[in-house]
Amino acid sequence: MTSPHATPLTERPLLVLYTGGTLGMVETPDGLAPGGDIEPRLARALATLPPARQASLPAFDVLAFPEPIDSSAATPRDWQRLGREIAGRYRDHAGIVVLHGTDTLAWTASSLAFQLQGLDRPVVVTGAMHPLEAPGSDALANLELALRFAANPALQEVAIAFGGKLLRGVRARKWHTRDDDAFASPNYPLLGERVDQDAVLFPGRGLAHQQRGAPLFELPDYTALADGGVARLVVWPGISARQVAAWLEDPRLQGALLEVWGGGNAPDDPALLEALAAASGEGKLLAAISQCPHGSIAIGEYAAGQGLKAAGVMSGETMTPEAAMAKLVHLLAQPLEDAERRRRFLTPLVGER
Ligand code: ASN
Repeated sequence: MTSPHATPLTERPLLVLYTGGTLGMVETPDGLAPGGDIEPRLARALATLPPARQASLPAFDVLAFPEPIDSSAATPRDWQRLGREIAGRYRDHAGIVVLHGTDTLAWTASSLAFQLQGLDRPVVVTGAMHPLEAPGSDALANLELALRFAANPALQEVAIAFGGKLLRGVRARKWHTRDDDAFASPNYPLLGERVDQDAVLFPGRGLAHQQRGAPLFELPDYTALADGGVARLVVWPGISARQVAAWLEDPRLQGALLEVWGGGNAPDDPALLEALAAASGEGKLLAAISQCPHGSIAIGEYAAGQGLKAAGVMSGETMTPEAAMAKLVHLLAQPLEDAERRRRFLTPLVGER
């Protein structure tokens, strides 16, 4: 569909979507919980910036989800809802800012990247380690940074603005439980950074140059996978085949991500490898990444990885667990032939590998 807009893209207001998270939380007798009234609260916070900085901020509309959540409660259903919300509204806006809790922010950003393929404008996800109104909070700085990046038409992908950095969403991980600099992108350089008060995009790192034609959003229904359809299994010394089999034999399970050792090795236990091969044989989609946050895996480089290869486990190379899980959910939710699903998993779709 073409836009009925007479207003040039860069003159349209941004859309700020509030989903919950610490940024908008308030103190309750049970501890911090998602708060409401976000629009006036954002305005009050931004009004404390020096006048010149306020004046250079882009205009934005605010849309608050009716029931903001702590992002620890998010499921693939929430990813789907947010993807559809953005897809339905993005044409009216130069860019989108998503306010989200930090706990599962990287998961949501990864999922959005797969849903909003071919994006032709910025979608910037941010949040905070402290509520907007808390003394010394990082919330205002993150909000300002996200607004500035979301107004830059050269950014054409899902990114995370946090702690002075801009990271590719599908490469990012929450890296610290307390620091304001809470996110890292272990296997891909930053897309941008705050330099003095400017939001500077680094040239040549974004997806923009890969986009051709109109966005090719894919908005599959994740409902059937949102309740344990894909599992994440981290191996440890002493893991038993019986434990792996218990996960994989569940008839509701459609796929699994294995977090193996180093460059792509797994315990050399024939019964364990047999459990993997049996699941693969039933059409379950199995992939592996490393437990090491940095670097890639190459399954089969060592003899200790041959069993994984024989069991049909796909290599996730440098993917983060968040990106690999979101991609498994995204591919399993679509009516694809098994071979096509495997091909897409192994192909970079949005710069995730
Ligand atoms: N528990 C919070 C959340 O993810 C953490 C935060 O936003 N800093 O919603």
